[in-house]
Amino acid sequence: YCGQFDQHFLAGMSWKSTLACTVGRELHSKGKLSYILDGDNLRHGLNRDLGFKAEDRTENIRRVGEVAKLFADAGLICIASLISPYRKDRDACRAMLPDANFIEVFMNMPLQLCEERDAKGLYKLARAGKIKGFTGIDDPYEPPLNCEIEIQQKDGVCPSPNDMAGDVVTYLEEKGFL
Ligand code: GGZ
Repeated sequence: YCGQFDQHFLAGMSWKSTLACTVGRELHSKGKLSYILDGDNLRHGLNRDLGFKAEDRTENIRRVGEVAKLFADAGLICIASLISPYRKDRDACRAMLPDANFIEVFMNMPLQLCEERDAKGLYKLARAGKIKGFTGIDDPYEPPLNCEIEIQQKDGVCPSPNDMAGDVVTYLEEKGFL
Protein backbone atom coordinates (compact mmCIF):
# COMPACT_ATOMS: atom_id res chain seq x y z
CA TYR A 1 0.00 0.00 0.00
CA CYS A 2 1.14 3.52 -0.73
CA GLY A 3 -0.98 6.42 0.52
CA GLN A 4 0.17 8.63 -2.32
CA PHE A 5 -1.99 6.74 -4.81
CA ASP A 6 -5.29 6.54 -2.98
CA GLN A 7 -8.09 5.92 -5.51
CA HIS A 8 -10.66 7.77 -3.38
CA PHE A 9 -9.02 11.09 -4.10
CA LEU A 10 -8.89 10.71 -7.89
CA ALA A 11 -12.42 12.02 -8.50
CA GLY A 12 -11.62 15.41 -6.98
CA MET A 13 -8.29 15.82 -8.72
CA SER A 14 -7.16 17.81 -11.72
CA TRP A 15 -6.02 15.77 -14.72
CA LYS A 16 -2.36 16.40 -13.96
CA SER A 17 -2.71 15.02 -10.43
CA THR A 18 -4.80 12.09 -11.69
CA LEU A 19 -2.12 11.23 -14.22
CA ALA A 20 0.62 11.58 -11.60
CA CYS A 21 -1.18 9.19 -9.23
CA THR A 22 -1.96 6.69 -11.97
CA VAL A 23 1.66 6.68 -13.19
CA GLY A 24 2.85 6.40 -9.58
CA ARG A 25 0.62 3.39 -8.95
CA GLU A 26 1.78 1.73 -12.17
CA LEU A 27 5.45 2.26 -11.25
CA HIS A 28 4.74 0.96 -7.75
CA SER A 29 3.20 -2.21 -9.23
CA LYS A 30 6.36 -2.67 -11.30
CA GLY A 31 8.48 -2.44 -8.15
CA LYS A 32 9.91 0.99 -9.05
CA LEU A 33 10.30 3.63 -6.37
CA SER A 34 8.74 6.94 -7.25
CA TYR A 35 7.50 10.03 -5.45
CA ILE A 36 4.86 12.53 -6.51
CA LEU A 37 5.53 16.22 -6.00
CA ASP A 38 2.11 17.78 -6.51
CA GLY A 39 1.99 21.56 -6.78
CA ASP A 40 -1.29 21.92 -4.93
CA ASN A 41 -0.15 19.69 -2.04
CA LEU A 42 3.28 21.30 -1.69
CA ARG A 43 1.63 24.67 -1.39
CA HIS A 44 0.35 23.52 2.04
CA GLY A 45 3.89 22.98 3.35
CA LEU A 46 7.20 23.54 1.55
CA ASN A 47 5.73 26.31 -0.61
CA ARG A 48 3.11 27.74 1.71
CA ASP A 49 4.71 31.18 1.54
CA LEU A 50 4.05 31.40 -2.23
CA GLY A 51 1.05 32.67 -4.15
CA PHE A 52 0.26 32.72 -7.86
CA LYS A 53 1.90 35.87 -9.17
CA ALA A 54 4.56 35.22 -11.81
CA GLU A 55 7.59 35.44 -9.50
CA ASP A 56 5.93 33.16 -6.93
CA ARG A 57 5.17 30.56 -9.58
CA THR A 58 8.79 30.78 -10.75
CA GLU A 59 10.06 30.20 -7.20
CA ASN A 60 7.53 27.37 -6.69
CA ILE A 61 8.79 25.58 -9.79
CA ARG A 62 12.44 26.22 -8.95
CA ARG A 63 12.02 24.67 -5.50
CA VAL A 64 10.14 21.68 -6.84
CA GLY A 65 12.86 21.21 -9.48
CA GLU A 66 15.53 21.24 -6.76
CA VAL A 67 13.59 18.72 -4.66
CA ALA A 68 13.06 16.53 -7.74
CA LYS A 69 16.82 16.61 -8.30
CA LEU A 70 17.40 15.39 -4.74
CA PHE A 71 14.94 12.53 -5.26
CA ALA A 72 16.59 11.67 -8.57
CA ASP A 73 20.00 11.63 -6.83
CA ALA A 74 18.50 9.14 -4.37
CA GLY A 75 17.51 6.93 -7.31
CA LEU A 76 13.77 7.60 -7.36
CA ILE A 77 11.61 8.55 -10.30
CA CYS A 78 10.09 11.87 -9.35
CA ILE A 79 6.70 12.80 -10.81
CA ALA A 80 6.15 16.55 -10.58
CA SER A 81 2.55 17.56 -11.24
CA LEU A 82 2.50 21.32 -11.51
CA ILE A 83 0.93 23.73 -13.93
CA SER A 84 4.35 25.34 -14.50
CA PRO A 85 2.80 27.71 -17.01
CA TYR A 86 5.93 29.58 -18.10
CA ARG A 87 8.35 27.98 -20.54
CA LYS A 88 11.44 29.55 -19.00
CA ASP A 89 10.68 27.99 -15.60
CA ARG A 90 10.31 24.53 -17.10
CA ASP A 91 13.48 25.00 -19.13
CA ALA A 92 15.35 26.04 -15.95
CA CYS A 93 14.32 22.70 -14.36
CA ARG A 94 15.39 20.84 -17.48
CA ALA A 95 18.80 22.53 -17.19
CA MET A 96 19.19 21.32 -13.58
CA LEU A 97 19.13 17.66 -14.61
CA PRO A 98 21.18 15.75 -17.14
CA ASP A 99 19.14 16.26 -20.29
CA ALA A 100 17.62 12.84 -20.86
CA ASN A 101 16.53 12.65 -17.21
CA PHE A 102 13.98 15.45 -17.56
CA ILE A 103 10.80 14.28 -19.23
CA GLU A 104 8.27 17.00 -19.92
CA VAL A 105 4.67 15.78 -20.18
CA PHE A 106 2.37 18.30 -21.81
CA MET A 107 -1.23 17.72 -20.80
CA ASN A 108 -2.91 19.38 -23.74
CA MET A 109 -6.54 19.50 -22.71
CA PRO A 110 -8.97 22.03 -24.20
CA LEU A 111 -9.94 24.77 -21.76
CA GLN A 112 -13.62 23.94 -22.35
CA LEU A 113 -13.09 20.38 -21.06
CA CYS A 114 -11.20 21.62 -18.00
CA GLU A 115 -14.06 23.98 -17.25
CA GLU A 116 -16.65 21.25 -17.72
CA ARG A 117 -14.75 18.95 -15.37
CA ASP A 118 -13.86 21.68 -12.88
CA ALA A 119 -12.89 19.07 -10.28
CA LYS A 120 -12.48 21.65 -7.50
CA GLY A 121 -14.87 24.35 -8.69
CA LEU A 122 -11.96 26.76 -9.20
CA TYR A 123 -12.77 27.63 -12.84
CA LYS A 124 -16.23 28.72 -11.75
CA LEU A 125 -14.71 30.96 -9.08
CA ALA A 126 -12.20 32.37 -11.58
CA ARG A 127 -14.96 33.09 -14.14
CA ALA A 128 -16.90 34.86 -11.40
CA GLY A 129 -13.82 37.01 -10.68
CA LYS A 130 -13.42 35.52 -7.19
CA ILE A 131 -9.94 34.16 -8.03
CA LYS A 132 -7.65 36.51 -9.93
CA GLY A 133 -4.73 35.42 -12.11
CA PHE A 134 -6.09 31.92 -12.80
CA THR A 135 -4.20 29.95 -15.43
CA GLY A 136 -6.19 29.69 -18.65
CA ILE A 137 -8.65 32.40 -17.63
CA ASP A 138 -6.68 35.56 -16.90
CA ASP A 139 -3.14 34.20 -16.62
CA PRO A 140 -1.20 32.65 -19.52
CA TYR A 141 -0.09 29.11 -20.23
CA GLU A 142 2.88 28.84 -22.60
CA PRO A 143 2.74 25.44 -24.35
CA PRO A 144 6.06 23.62 -24.69
CA LEU A 145 7.94 23.71 -27.99
CA ASN A 146 9.75 20.40 -27.45
CA CYS A 147 8.06 18.19 -24.88
CA GLU A 148 8.84 14.49 -24.64
CA ILE A 149 5.22 13.36 -24.20
CA GLU A 150 1.94 15.04 -25.15
CA ILE A 151 -1.37 13.85 -23.73
CA GLN A 152 -4.41 14.89 -25.74
CA GLN A 153 -7.84 13.81 -26.88
CA LYS A 154 -7.99 11.04 -29.45
CA ASP A 155 -10.85 11.28 -31.99
CA GLY A 156 -12.51 13.85 -29.76
CA VAL A 157 -12.42 11.52 -26.74
CA CYS A 158 -10.45 12.19 -23.59
CA PRO A 159 -8.15 9.22 -22.81
CA SER A 160 -8.79 7.34 -19.55
CA PRO A 161 -6.30 7.80 -16.69
CA ASN A 162 -4.92 4.33 -17.44
CA ASP A 163 -4.42 5.19 -21.13
CA MET A 164 -2.68 8.46 -20.23
CA ALA A 165 -0.44 6.70 -17.73
CA GLY A 166 0.22 3.97 -20.31
CA ASP A 167 1.75 6.56 -22.68
CA VAL A 168 4.11 7.74 -19.93
CA VAL A 169 5.09 4.25 -18.78
CA THR A 170 5.67 3.10 -22.38
CA TYR A 171 7.98 6.08 -22.92
CA LEU A 172 9.91 5.25 -19.73
CA GLU A 173 10.23 1.61 -20.83
CA GLU A 174 11.39 2.56 -24.34
CA LYS A 175 14.04 4.91 -22.94
CA GLY A 176 15.31 2.27 -20.52
CA PHE A 177 14.19 3.90 -17.26
CA LEU A 178 12.22 0.82 -16.16
C1 GGZ B 1 -3.78 28.36 -11.16
C2 GGZ B 1 -4.53 27.82 -9.05
C3 GGZ B 1 -4.71 29.17 -8.78
C4 GGZ B 1 -4.39 30.13 -9.78
C5 GGZ B 1 -5.27 28.05 -7.00
N1 GGZ B 1 -3.92 29.68 -10.96
O1 GGZ B 1 -6.40 22.17 -10.21
P1 GGZ B 1 -5.42 22.34 -9.14
O2 GGZ B 1 -5.84 23.58 -8.25
O3 GGZ B 1 -5.00 21.21 -8.28
O4 GGZ B 1 -4.12 22.95 -9.78
C6 GGZ B 1 -3.99 24.30 -9.44
C7 GGZ B 1 -2.94 24.48 -8.37
C8 GGZ B 1 -1.71 25.03 -9.08
O5 GGZ B 1 -0.60 24.95 -8.28
P2 GGZ B 1 0.81 24.83 -8.99
O6 GGZ B 1 1.80 24.89 -7.86
O7 GGZ B 1 0.84 23.62 -9.86
O8 GGZ B 1 0.90 26.14 -9.90
S1 GGZ B 1 2.19 26.74 -10.63
O9 GGZ B 1 2.95 25.63 -11.25
O10 GGZ B 1 1.65 27.68 -11.65
O11 GGZ B 1 3.00 27.46 -9.63
C9 GGZ B 1 -5.27 24.78 -8.76
C10 GGZ B 1 -4.82 25.69 -7.64
O12 GGZ B 1 -3.43 25.40 -7.42
N2 GGZ B 1 -4.89 27.14 -7.93
N3 GGZ B 1 -5.17 29.30 -7.48
N4 GGZ B 1 -4.55 31.44 -9.58
N5 GGZ B 1 -4.07 27.41 -10.24
